[in-house]
Amino acid sequence: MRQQRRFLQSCRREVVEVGMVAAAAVAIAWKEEMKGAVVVVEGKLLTPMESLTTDSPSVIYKKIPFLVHNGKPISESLVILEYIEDIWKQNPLLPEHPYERAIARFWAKFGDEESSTTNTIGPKKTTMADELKVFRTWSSPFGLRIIWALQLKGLDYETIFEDLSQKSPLLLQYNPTYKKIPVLVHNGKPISESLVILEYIEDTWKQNPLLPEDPYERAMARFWAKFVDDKLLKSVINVLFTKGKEQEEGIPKVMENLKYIEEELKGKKFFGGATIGFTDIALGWTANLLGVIEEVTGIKFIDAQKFPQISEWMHNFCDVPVIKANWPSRDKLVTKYQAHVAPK
Ligand SMILES: N[C@@H](CCC(=O)N[C@@H](CS)C(=O)NCC(=O)O)C(=O)O
Repeated sequence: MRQQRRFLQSCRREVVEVGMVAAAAVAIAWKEEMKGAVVVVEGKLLTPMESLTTDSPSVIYKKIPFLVHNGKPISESLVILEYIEDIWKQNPLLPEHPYERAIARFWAKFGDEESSTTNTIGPKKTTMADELKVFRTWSSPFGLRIIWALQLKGLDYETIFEDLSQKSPLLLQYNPTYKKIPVLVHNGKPISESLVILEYIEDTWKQNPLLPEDPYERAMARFWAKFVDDKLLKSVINVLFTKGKEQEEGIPKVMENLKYIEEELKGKKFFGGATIGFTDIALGWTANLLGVIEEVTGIKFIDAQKFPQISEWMHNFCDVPVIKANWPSRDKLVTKYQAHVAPK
């Protein structure tokens, strides 16, 4: 394969290859230039994908851009940007202040998702010191992520339970863009989107880290958390809310996604090693909700034979005191999901 290479100013003589086309490549290329990185494969898709190892996370999406740094592949553009920022400290891409970082991450994520008519993120008024409020519902798996993270960090907070059929003016004020829970309000400043909130918590309170120290492992943690939301969750929701042929056709997709997780968990107690971290928290909902969905749909997703690693992970995850203490009632969840699911 012929690749046209341009050598930019180099600090550490590392090999950075970028597989990319057109617009998708532009953001990465800009950031590479800003950071003065070494080798950029210009404007060309590194085809065939065999140029990546088969266990590379890139093969899940089969998409560009991907970045290969010293032989280690990273995919998903926002994950790559965080990696670039973690590795090369010159010309920072993210602001220093955790709240401004959260806002930058929120809008970057928003830019990747559907557009909205409003473009304000809520008031920035703040008066009291270190006051934490979590807007959530009793059943939301996204809300639970925040509760787990705050408790793992040993932080005190107040919970505001929302009725999503009648959203409070405060929720609409704090998250005018998505109008969704969870929202974390820290000293009057609102942050939404659960993965953005987790990063904010991690940036603000250093104790009991949720992300690994090594930049490549951080990128992998972010990659898998994003995979959980973009792929696994969507495939499960599709099966939950369809029926008949459509539902049957959706099942292999869930299984395929679970297989990726199974592979990734091989030889590990948790994604983060010995203790739970960012990816475990992102995947956490599966440990009780998949069982509930199995009961409601009559479809079996997880068994110990097919997915021994995931089964073991679920067991270990549920055993962590902070996790155990916060599960919503399983019976209540079954009733809730039964009411939502289309009759067969
Ligand atoms: N991507 C969001 C998803 C949050 C979400 O979907 N929240 C649901 C409750 S589980 C919600 O607030 N729904 C209200 C609505 O869609 O109007 C996150 O990670 O925080």
